[in-house]
Amino acid sequence: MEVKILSARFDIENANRIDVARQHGAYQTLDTLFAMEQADVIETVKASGLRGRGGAGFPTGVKWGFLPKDTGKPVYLAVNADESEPATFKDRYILVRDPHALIEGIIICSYAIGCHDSYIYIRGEYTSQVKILQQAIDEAYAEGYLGDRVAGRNFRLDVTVHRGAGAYVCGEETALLESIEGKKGQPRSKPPFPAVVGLFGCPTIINNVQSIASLPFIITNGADAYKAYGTEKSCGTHLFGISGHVEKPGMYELPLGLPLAEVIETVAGGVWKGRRLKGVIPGGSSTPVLTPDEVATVTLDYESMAAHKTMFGSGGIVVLDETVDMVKLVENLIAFYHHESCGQCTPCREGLGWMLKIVRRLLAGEGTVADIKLLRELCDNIEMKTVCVLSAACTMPVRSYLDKFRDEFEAYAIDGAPEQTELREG
Ligand code: L3W
Repeated sequence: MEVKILSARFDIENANRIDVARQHGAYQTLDTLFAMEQADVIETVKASGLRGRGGAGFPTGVKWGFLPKDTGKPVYLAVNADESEPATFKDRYILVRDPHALIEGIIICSYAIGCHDSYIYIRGEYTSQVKILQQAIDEAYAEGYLGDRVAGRNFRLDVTVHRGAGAYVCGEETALLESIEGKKGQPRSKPPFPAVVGLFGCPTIINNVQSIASLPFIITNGADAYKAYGTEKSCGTHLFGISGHVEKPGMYELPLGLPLAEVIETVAGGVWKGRRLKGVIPGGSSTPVLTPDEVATVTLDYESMAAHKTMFGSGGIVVLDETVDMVKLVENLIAFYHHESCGQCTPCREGLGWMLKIVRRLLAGEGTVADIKLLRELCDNIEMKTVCVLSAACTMPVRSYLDKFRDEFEAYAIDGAPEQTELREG
């Protein structure tokens, strides 16, 4: 089932070094690129069906097309490498194992949108990754792929790495912009979208690492070659980080549209230790959980996930076996988002704290069935009443656990906390 497009150089030793990467195809698309008109590059990316790989799945070429023309202002590209979604570790693979694919993608995007100053906003905790990335950028400058004359053409491009400082919310695109501008990382209201008013008030494209790293294949091989993978509306391939209770956790590149159950069984070796499946988080902690019945029918694409009332998300699949305590999982989930709330909006800042108190009350055996109702009401009252989707990224999955595993919450409310928690292996 696995394919090697984005991951083609992942297993080649030292492919983070420019000489090795070049021996295996890096930067070979630039002749094709500079022979194309900028508008044709945008059209090719639109035709490829590539959708944003940060979680939202917004069509990449369409986003580029939102840039206003002839404003007299510079256009910026900000690459979102603030990979912080729990269970998500795909961009890290690209940054470490094939940073030149990202740099080549940045050249392609920058040429297409007329950008001469690009930023890579990288998660602060990615300390070893930032070193490897910066080394690759330095090599690209030394070899003339970045700087005043990119690949000998009359095109300047500078790339600056900007490190975050440990805030999940800075992966939200407008908080990311605030952070690059040196301000507190708090999201802005949209519209205006960054494509119109972005970095330093100028038109800005923000794309995820994986979206950008997908571009060299598309420009080299054409839109149809990319569309040959995936489904009609979910085109191409995706890096899936499969973790949790499976025999073979890891990073796998797969075409979109494969049945999730088959991927868990065949690619990830099935639920570990022969245990029963309890649920699957399909694409990072923000995505609503799927029950085994839903896992049996869902496919790994945007449309099927939406039809199952969840989201495709970030490719971070977490398999949960029968031993998982869903109430404890929800506590963990809420604690994370509560901690990461930027505090700007009251429903998020205060509401997530109330939710955490309630679930902890249940876990302590001091809750009631009314608390479960209250928890659900809070979800409904917090969601979509804030500037950004951070709180919804908590309430949407919490609601799914409450609805699909209600008996577990009721057990805590009615019977109280179990006297002894079974010590689990692993
Ligand atoms: C111009 C319009 N631009 C939309 C642009 C917009 C953005 C993109 C998607 O949240 C989700 C979130 C997480 N004119 C436009 C327009 N755009 N309409 O399109 O926008 P949006 O608002 O749909 O999404 P978002 O605010 O970027 C992202 C989910 O992804 N997620 C992600 C988690 C985090 C990671 C990570 O750590 N890497 O993936 C997981 O599910 O919950 O719903 O660029 O400007 N009319």
